[in-house]
Amino acid sequence: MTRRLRVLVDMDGVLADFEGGFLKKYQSRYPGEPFIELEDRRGFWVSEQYENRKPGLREKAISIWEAKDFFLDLDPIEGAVEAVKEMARLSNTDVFICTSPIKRYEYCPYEKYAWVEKHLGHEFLEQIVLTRDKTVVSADLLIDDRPDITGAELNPTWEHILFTACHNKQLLLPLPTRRLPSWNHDWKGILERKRSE
Ligand code: BVP
Ligand code: MG
Repeated sequence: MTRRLRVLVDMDGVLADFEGGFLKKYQSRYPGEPFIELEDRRGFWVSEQYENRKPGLREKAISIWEAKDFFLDLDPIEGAVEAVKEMARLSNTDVFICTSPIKRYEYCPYEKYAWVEKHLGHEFLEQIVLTRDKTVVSADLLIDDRPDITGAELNPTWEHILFTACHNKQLLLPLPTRRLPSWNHDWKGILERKRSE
């Protein structure tokens, strides 16, 4: 028997190119300041790596994603839109977009909804879960680029699939964490393996 599978798909770094969008807007707003090439990004927090590069850059980095249109203007990650639409069309599969908004809420939550409508369509608005704590959301899989996903629930129901991003590509993962290296890789195989567990 094939069972129903519920998949949570993260937004920033998995569907929307947060890192690329950040670097482009940061360079144009602060042309005189040092920046970090994407291939040199290490660690999930952009703000920390910039502050370590030069004190004061944390605030400048934060000003980029707190600005109007930052989240709306993010380009889709290669292959993401097609993959998620296809995933949602699979039989016995429920797909939710599970994303953590920043606490400066003037633009971010609105723009996340607008981004989903723009790239995935109006019907996909039904599938959005905005939460700062993904451990309290139940699912079979969570596809997310953040290596350390913790929260109030110590034993989340989902298995975390680490989506490869510039900031996590060199990390050695604690077993048995799996990776999805890109949307051009075999995401369907990951779902089918989980479905048959
Ligand atoms: O809303 C994004 C930006 C924010 O964290 C959220 C990541 O969401 P998920 O992809 O995990 O759902 N964010 C914040 C900072 C610094 C804050 Br100070 C950062 O360096 N990187 C980052 O992504
Ligand atoms: Mg993310």
